[in-house]
Amino acid sequence: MNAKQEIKALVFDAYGTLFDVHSVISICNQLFPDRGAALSQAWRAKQLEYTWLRSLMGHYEDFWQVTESALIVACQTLNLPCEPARRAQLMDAYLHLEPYPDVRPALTALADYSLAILSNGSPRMLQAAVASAGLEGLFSHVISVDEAKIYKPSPRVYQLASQKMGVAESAIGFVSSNAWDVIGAKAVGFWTCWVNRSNTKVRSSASEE
Ligand code: LAC
Repeated sequence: MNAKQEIKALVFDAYGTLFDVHSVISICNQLFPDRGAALSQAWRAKQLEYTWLRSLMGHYEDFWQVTESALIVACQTLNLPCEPARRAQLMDAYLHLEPYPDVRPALTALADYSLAILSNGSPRMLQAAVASAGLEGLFSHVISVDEAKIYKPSPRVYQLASQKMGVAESAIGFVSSNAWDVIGAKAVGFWTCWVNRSNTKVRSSASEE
């Protein structure tokens, strides 16, 4: 069977795929002129690093806490003063990330499938982001890793989607812009779709070299 015949549910990653994590650049630039892009990059990189480290160590803290720790360290690294009031403003931006312009049309066109989000985000963060982007009602499930108390790419996270939706791994199509997330989903038997939002150049085979 091919993917079109077999897929019953489509499961989307949130940050970087539906929501643009770098939409925080404008508030970062307001608080730290001309440093917005650098801060956003450093913040996201630390955030992901901390999820992987916490999973390996078996010390889960939710994504809000991880995101705040990452912000503090990113600011320290870049020598940007980030006292609690500024930190609160920056963290608040994470609850109102902009959706990519293709998100609503794509989800609307795919409405015949069961649609879900599977994300590292805490339930509160995901609810806020979905509501702020006006995407409420489009998903049958908004699933947070918080139920598994471990981050992607642990197989337990992807299996959570299959369990919660009552759909076999082999009937789920997983969509993410994060290549490592796609690989994690593939490893449990999902169909996968990588959204190449950063225009990364890829070679399809060694023979092209
Ligand atoms: C998420 C991370 C990978 O939304 O951005 O799960």
